[in-house]
Amino acid sequence: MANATAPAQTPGSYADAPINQALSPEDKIQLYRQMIRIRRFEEVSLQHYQAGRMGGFLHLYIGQESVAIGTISLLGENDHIITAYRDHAHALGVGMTMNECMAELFGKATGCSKGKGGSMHYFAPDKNYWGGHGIVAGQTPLGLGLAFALKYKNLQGAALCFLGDGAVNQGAFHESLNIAALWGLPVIYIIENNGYSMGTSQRRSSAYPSCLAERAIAYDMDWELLSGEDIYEVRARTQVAIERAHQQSRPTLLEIATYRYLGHSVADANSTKYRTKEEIERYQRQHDPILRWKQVLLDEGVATEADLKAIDREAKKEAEASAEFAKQSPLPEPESIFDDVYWEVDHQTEAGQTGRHFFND
Ligand SMILES: Cc1ncc(C[n+]2csc(CCOP(=O)(O)OP(=O)(O)O)c2C)c(N)n1
Ligand SMILES: [Mg+2]
Repeated sequence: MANATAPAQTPGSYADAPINQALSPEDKIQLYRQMIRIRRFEEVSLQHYQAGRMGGFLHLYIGQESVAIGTISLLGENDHIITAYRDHAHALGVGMTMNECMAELFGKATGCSKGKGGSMHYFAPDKNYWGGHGIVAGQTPLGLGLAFALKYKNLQGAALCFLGDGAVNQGAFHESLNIAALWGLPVIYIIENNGYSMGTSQRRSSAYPSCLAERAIAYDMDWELLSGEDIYEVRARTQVAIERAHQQSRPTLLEIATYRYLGHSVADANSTKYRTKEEIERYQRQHDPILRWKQVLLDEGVATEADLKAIDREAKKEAEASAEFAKQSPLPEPESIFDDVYWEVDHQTEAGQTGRHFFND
């Protein structure tokens, strides 16, 4: 097992990992830009949600940005991702635009899912981004399917399937782990452990010896527990899992410790009832992944305070402009309600016309 024998790392040593040594100063600034864009995008979305301009739920990722950006920064042509409903960061991380993401929140036809999916159902298959799923752990067998397809087609790639700490007790997840190990599929399950599933703390919902990822032992699968605070660490340790998937077609279960500052969703009015205000403030002050990365950039002399402020201002402007774009965009036409639901129906295939798929004999 990977981490049963892994040597203890001293803080800061992940900067020396080859994958991090390969980063140019511009790459490092880009990681900062991507994280700050997520935060500013979500802050603007929150204002408009509270003003009543969006329907449905809005689950914000603020505090967790290094997990999506650190992992996605490693991906190549044949690597795919799929996640749950807290999906804005992953979407922006793969290069979806703020305009299409914001318009989706407003339910507008210019949104990435043509205004019919909302916050929880972002999609961009052209960017290897397979959603955006509202059913807890529902994405885990789908992530397995992405990995199966890679192996079936003889492609050297990996499927990164993100899930929350509350999803680890779902049966579908365990079935997926079993098949992943049994068939040697290049899937990487990434538990984004933010400590809570809605208002339930990890200790109250899950039985485990020392961490959730250790459950992989039961499936003879490699696993790692890592801190999401330092993007160097996220990249260095996720890269090991990606190489395992690419070179050996073996799965990995990663658990990345992180924290969300806001409620489970914006509608969660009780986010300080199941945890203290002090706990939230401590994470904001001492463990914020963006502040931490900013300090690395300053210490390494890669950027100045003024450079980083300018990037932040740009991100804010871009987010505000995306809200304006969303406001001005048209709503979907009622006649389009059945479009873009099933590929087969849109493309008038036999399955789309008959409703029969695979089982025609
Ligand atoms: C099968 C199922 N059960 C319950 C819910 C309601 N629900 C939505 S999110 C959530 C908590 C999940 O927490 P976690 O997996 O830790 O993800 P996080 O919200 O922290 O990102 C629950 C119980 C659901 N969407 N699907
Ligand atoms: Mg959680």
